[in-house]
Amino acid sequence: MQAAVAWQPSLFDGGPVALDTGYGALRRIVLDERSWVDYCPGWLSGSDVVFDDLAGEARWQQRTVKIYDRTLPEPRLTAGWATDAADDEVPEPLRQMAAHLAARYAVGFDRIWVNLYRDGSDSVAWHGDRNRLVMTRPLVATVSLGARRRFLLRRRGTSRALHRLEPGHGDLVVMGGECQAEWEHTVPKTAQRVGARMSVTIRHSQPATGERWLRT
Ligand SMILES: O=C(O)CCC(=O)C(=O)O
Repeated sequence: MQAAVAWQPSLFDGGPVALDTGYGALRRIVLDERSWVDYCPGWLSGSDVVFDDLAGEARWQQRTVKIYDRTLPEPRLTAGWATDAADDEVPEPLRQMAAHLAARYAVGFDRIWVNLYRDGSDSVAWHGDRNRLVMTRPLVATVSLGARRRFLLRRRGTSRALHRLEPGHGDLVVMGGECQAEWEHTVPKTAQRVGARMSVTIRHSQPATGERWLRT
């Protein structure tokens, strides 16, 4: 599917594609004694170029989501790759991002999903990622491309957002500890006129040690 997006390149991020491998701007947000979020603004430079390439080349799909007994189209488009797919299949910037993050956080990432929020009516509801069901303390890294959107966090079982980020244009967000099990996150809809945003989410389903068990 060719993605139809109103894409306004930013004035600042059309340069060469590069990663801040020194993580100079990174700050850790401690959610509580078990969970944290690392936020590194501008981790990816040249993010407009990556956005453009993905918008044109990725195989976008509209997945479905089950809400009670109804199956509805997800309000965003998604494309996915396995990190060990053939060299020419995974776009090079995504492969590099996954490799650097795997080295820094000592996990073996195995899956990359890219989500495309075409405008303010695209969103993802409050949730914790499902890899929490097959392993403890899964790490989820997200690199945002394009327009900034609100990214909120709340404790599971509560309704008030306690943390708010606005990632876009190459910012990195890494959720760790018990964040997927004990916290939830969302990118809510907005009535404001916003450009398109992508989130490159890099996930693993096994820790580097190979330790793996089912959460009860
Ligand atoms: O777009 C984002 O920043 C979050 C994506 C997300 O939470 C998900 O795909 O599970």
